[in-house]
Amino acid sequence: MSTNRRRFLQLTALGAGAMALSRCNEPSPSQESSTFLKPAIAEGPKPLILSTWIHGLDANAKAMETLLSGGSVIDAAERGVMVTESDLSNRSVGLGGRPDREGRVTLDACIMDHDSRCGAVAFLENIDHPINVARAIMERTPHVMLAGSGAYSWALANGFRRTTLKNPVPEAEAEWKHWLESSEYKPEVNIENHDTIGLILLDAQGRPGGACTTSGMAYKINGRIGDSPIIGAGLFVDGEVGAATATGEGEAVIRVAGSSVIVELMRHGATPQEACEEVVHRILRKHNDKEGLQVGFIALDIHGRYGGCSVYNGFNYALTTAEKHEMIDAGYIKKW
Ligand code: SD4
Repeated sequence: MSTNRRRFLQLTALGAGAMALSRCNEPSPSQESSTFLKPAIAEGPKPLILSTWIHGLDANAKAMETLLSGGSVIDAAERGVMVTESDLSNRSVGLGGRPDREGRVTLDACIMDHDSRCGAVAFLENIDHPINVARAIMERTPHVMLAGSGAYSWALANGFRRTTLKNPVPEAEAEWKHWLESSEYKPEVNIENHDTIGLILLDAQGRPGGACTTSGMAYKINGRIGDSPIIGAGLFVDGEVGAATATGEGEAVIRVAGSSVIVELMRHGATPQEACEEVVHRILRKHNDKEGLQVGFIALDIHGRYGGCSVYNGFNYALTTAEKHEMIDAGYIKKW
């Protein structure tokens, strides 16, 4: 057992003890959460922006620019991932993404802030920026998530325009046709092609937020929705703790409520790195067939600590602070 993992298990054991004690004393909810957060943790950099994959560098740069010009964490998260959604050479995000097996590009996105305000859209077609729709749902409806034709109609009725872009884009359409000839109708996760963007951040005051957007698994069954628009699976933020986001096989992430569990583990004392590793271990324990199962997480806490982990090597994430703008190789549990 690694030192990290041993230390983490000790921490969670302590956390469980603390929980039992505080229940006996019947504290208020705010006392309860402050009991779990460890005091005197060295503060890391703020603002701090992390996002999945190399395309995250450009998204982070936009998010940082937005924060520095006075934008909120929601403004920064939204504008950051819009950069990736606009990149039509990206085959896993936005309308440049690969279609489902019927040849339709369907988009999933969500956004969340430190006050637990959140919005999500799933199975959305023909809209350039699904993250804008997710935010609009958060701000202009009493709901968290809209999906499919209902989401599309709501978007049109609320100022969004149908895209002028033919989708799938020609290259993605050609690949799909080739796949139709040669495939066994298995969907593809595209982990090797720099997929889904999940962006999480802390502003200068230590307030977390995040956004996640994707065209999902290539050649999925029409109607399939992945983890990325699901609050608690593809993204989770808690203003008392931090934020986490996921990339990879969404079904595996949903089964363990991946991002919310990472945030909860951090609440109980795990570092972001330890929490990501624990959830990857948990996913592995629940999958007998690990062949081709790739999932990666990144996380940060309100102290400015961060980390990431994936099932297999090859997952990296973009880190941006006032001093750094670079890629980090995430830890992994297994080797290809
Ligand atoms: C999904 N996690 O839809 C997302 C997307 C992904 O390659 O990672 N696709 O499962």
